[in-house]
Parts: sequence; C-alpha cells; structure tokens
Amino acid sequence: MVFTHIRAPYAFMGYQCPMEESRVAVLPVPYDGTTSFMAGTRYGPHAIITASRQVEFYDRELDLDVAEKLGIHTLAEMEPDMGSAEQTIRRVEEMADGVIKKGKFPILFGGEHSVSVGVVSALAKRHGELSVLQIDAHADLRDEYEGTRFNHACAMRRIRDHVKIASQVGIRSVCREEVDYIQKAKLGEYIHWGADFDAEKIVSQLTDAVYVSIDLDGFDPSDCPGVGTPEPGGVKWAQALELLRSVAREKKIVGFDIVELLPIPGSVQSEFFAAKLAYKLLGYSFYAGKAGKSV
Ligand SMILES: [Mn+2]
Repeated sequence: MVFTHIRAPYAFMGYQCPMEESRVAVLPVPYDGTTSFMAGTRYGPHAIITASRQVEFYDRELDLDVAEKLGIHTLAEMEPDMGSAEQTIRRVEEMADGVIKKGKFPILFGGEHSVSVGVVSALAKRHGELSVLQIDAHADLRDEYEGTRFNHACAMRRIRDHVKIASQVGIRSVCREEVDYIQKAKLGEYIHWGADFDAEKIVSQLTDAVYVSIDLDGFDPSDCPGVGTPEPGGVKWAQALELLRSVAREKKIVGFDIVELLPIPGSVQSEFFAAKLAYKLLGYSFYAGKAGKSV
C-alpha cells in the first residue's frame, strides 16, 4: 500500500517503531510545577518532538540512519501530578522502570529538571556504579527550595541521593548554600565552571555506566535561547558534541534526558537544537566507535 498525504506521527524523529522492535524508548514528561522564573517548560516535549520531524535520519558523522537502525518508540506523554513534584518523579520512575525492564534505552524529554531524578533512580537500581554527567548553568544542589526538596533547583542534590559520582559542566550560577555544600561534600573537582572545561578530565571522573542529563540552559543562550533562565556564557554546540562523543567512546551511556526547553513563540531555533542534540547523542550512545571528528 502506498501512503500519501499523511503526516508524520507524534513521535520522536517522526517515526514510530513498535515497542517490541525498538531498542530506544522516548518518555515525554510535560511538567513544570516548580519552575522558578519563566513557566512553560511543560510545552518542551511537544516542541522537541515536533521539531525532530525535520531532523535528517542520516547522520553524516556516523554514516548511519540511526533511527532506522535502532528503532525508536515514543510513549504517550506522561500525565504529571501538577500538585506534587515528588509524585511526578515517582510516576517518571515507574515509567522508566517499565521500559528499562524491557531492555530499552530511555530518553527523557522534560519538562523541568526535577523529572530527571525519576529516570536516574530507576537506572541506579540496575547499574551499581552509575554516574551522571550534567550539562547545566545551575548546580541544582540546594537541599530544599520554595518548600520542597523536589524543586528543579534541587535536581542534582536529589540525583546525588542515588549516585556517588556526578560531573557537572557549564555551571555559572550558584547560591551561597550550594558553594558551602560543594566545599563540605568535597565536590569541587566535579564542578566544571562555565564553558572552560577539560573533556578528558570529565571523562576520567565518570564510572563505566553513565547517564547524561542536559539542562538546555547549560548552553550559550545564543545557541539555545529557549530556556526559562538564560544565563550568559555557557557551552557551545561543537564543544558539547566533542565532550559527549568522548564520553560515549570511553564509557557506556545508558540513558539521557534533555530538559528545561521553554519554546519561544515564533522561533524554532531552540527546539530544533534540542531535537538534533538528542539525535546526535543517541547516535553516539550506540555507535561512538564510528564517530569522526567533524559534525
Ligand atoms: Mn539549569
């Protein structure tokens, strides 16, 4: 049968592989209940998925049609509990547990950063020595913020309840409490300030199984302006790819998330950036050995 005049489905990369045949599961979580400045990251997953329909299947660097090769299944958007970040995180954990049990590689699209905690706790149960690589402008190490320990400003602090090693890249906005905590917990060497970092050193800090958590505000706002708290400075596209490529070559990436996209009406720059980043990182996660030096 020839299909004409039909649109791509609401699925990452515009293609829905049946769950049984896919190696990758995409979890869209439209939650922004604790967002501190500009709300609207709940529209992030939809925007990334829509933009991803314009990303080419063929990755020139890998010389592969990554989506076709792996099979990607996008789940229906999770219904968050808008009254409770903790409950929302629990739902994310359940959803992640379900796909991990089936042997799928999880990709989470937020939503605000707190939702990452659910996937990390699900993966940490299966990988004793899981570590986390975070790209973010913020350390997210507050123990509590605006009355909850599950605020997005506490994301890495909660993630650290599940993993011993977390390497934090692009950080350029912290509060006094976080600086004191970094000192007290001896985390100094794991905080890579601003865009000035040594990829080799970061790779050497990580364990064999790595989860990558990307808050888009870690990037230079000229690369990705669609975030709730755009911080001047930050990581550049090519620099991030170089880091992610090295991590994927040396370690095993077992899942990742892209969070905190706040779509800007009339512009598709940031959602396309996020979609392409997700596709590049997916390709690296499975086929890093084939990666060249260029994009
Ligand atoms: Mn952030």
